[in-house]
Amino acid sequence: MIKNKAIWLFGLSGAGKTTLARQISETYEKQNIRTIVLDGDILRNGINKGLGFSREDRSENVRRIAEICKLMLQVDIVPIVAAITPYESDRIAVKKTIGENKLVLVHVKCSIDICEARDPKGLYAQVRKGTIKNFTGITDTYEGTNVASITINTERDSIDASINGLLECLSNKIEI
Ligand code: GGZ
Repeated sequence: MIKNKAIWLFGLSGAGKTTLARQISETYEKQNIRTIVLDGDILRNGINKGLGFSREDRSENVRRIAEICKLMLQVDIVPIVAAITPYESDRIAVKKTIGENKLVLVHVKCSIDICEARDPKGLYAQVRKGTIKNFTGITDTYEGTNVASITINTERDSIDASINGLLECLSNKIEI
């Protein structure tokens, strides 16, 4: 029996949310658990097209993703979200929308210095040049958190260790 829950990874750009989300999805799919990866960056080209990076737009982005999670859970698909979710009030709202017992909030923790050094998409370099404004962690807010039920430290741990750690934590929280 699947006790299906949404898995919501939040953290800075470059912290490793997308990599973790894809790996978790791949692992679950091999166990015949249907998943969908909801990546903030990708959804912004489709259902969330037109939303920018103001506080209001980020909240609306997060709100819509939470609503999609609810729909997916209704059809027994495990949504795996990768979205910065920079505001604690939005993380709390996500809990309310999806339901505390149907959600695992995962903080993908990594310092801004390391995220910037990784700079997988060259976005931080563009921020330093001034081409991107309101960038989370540099010129826009990223709030600390008390609401995560799992914290994965990708600065301290290798990507493989982070994936295995997350899978292990999830197996204690999700009954499959
Ligand atoms: C933050 C930005 C910005 C700004 C573009 N601030 O690492 P990425 O590239 O692939 O993921 C980031 C994504 C952020 O979208 P989210 O939907 O996750 O954000 S939020 O939860 O805050 O609504 C980043 C890219 O878009 N990106 N401009 N100014 N990230």
